[in-house]
Amino acid sequence: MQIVEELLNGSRVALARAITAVENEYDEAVDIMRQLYSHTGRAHVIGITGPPGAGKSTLTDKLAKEYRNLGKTVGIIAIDPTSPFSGGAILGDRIRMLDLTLDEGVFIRSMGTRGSLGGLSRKTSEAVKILDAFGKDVIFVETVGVGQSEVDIIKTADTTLVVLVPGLGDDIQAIKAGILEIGDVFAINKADREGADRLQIELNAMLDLNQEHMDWRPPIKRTVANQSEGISELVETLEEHIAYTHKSGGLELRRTQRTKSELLALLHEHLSRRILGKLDDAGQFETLVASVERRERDPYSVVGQILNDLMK
Ligand SMILES: Nc1nc2c(ncn2[C@@H]2O[C@H](COP(=O)(O)OP(=O)(O)OP(=O)(O)O)[C@@H](O)[C@H]2O)c(=O)[nH]1
Ligand SMILES: [Mg+2]
Repeated sequence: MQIVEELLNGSRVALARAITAVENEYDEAVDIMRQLYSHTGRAHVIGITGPPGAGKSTLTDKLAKEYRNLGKTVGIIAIDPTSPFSGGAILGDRIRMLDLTLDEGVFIRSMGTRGSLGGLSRKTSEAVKILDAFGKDVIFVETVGVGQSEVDIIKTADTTLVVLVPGLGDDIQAIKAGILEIGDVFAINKADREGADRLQIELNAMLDLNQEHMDWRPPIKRTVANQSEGISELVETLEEHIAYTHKSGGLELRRTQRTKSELLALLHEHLSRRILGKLDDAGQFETLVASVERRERDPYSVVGQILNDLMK
């Protein structure tokens, strides 16, 4: 495939087109992914999540620059779960990251949900693989950490950075449930604001409660992203986590689990598509639904029969 060849030869145009293909589910997307797959597995993926407005994009921008200074190439995928593609938030991200986009070693892409959060986690993981195959050393995925879908997206990451800010008050209780467990590293951003000490104490207390199953105690770093404060220390800490996941076998474990669940999800999707396709062709599905509805048949034996027919 020409697009794959061009991408592997470093064409940013081909890279952008491949992500668009995946995002819009063009027919060629599957072939692209198939051919790129053997070139993936080299990049380190860092998920960045946290409440809206915590400074995630600002921080990502600064982290990307720091990694560039270290000689690494960077990919950034910013997920915006609320606004559509042309939305203000994304435009904001674009402007904020504008000087980064002038750097050939950085590739930035926003992805919108278009009402399909479930599909988004797969599309994100495919976009990550495309950037990986392209040769990016570090790939950031930014999401607003609010719900299960974002947690699913973050599962594509090797290292997860949770960004919190002072002044959330009791909100930290709510945040705790969702994203505290997935944080490998914590940043208290906007540390220039009042309440950073208190947040750090609370966060430490919560992490201590969580500690029994951990041999990696998530470190807490303070940053003032818009003033580039604490950035190199944060990168050092991220690198420590990366080194730790390599050494402890945790990375391998995470990646194996990810491969397993990706394979299962794909199998699930293709199986149901194939089965439904067959039933639909024969106009059978509606008939079966009607017979279950009338209590002439029960759903369990209907499913049993469908599977038996398929296996023949
Ligand atoms: N005072 C202060 N402001 C900051 C800091 N970091 C970022 N900001 C500002 O906070 C605002 C939000 O920053 P973003 O980087 O857009 O935050 P975000 O988490 O990406 O926001 P969403 O993606 O919309 O959830 C911007 O106006 C930043 O300039 C900081 O450390 N201190
Ligand atoms: Mg943002």
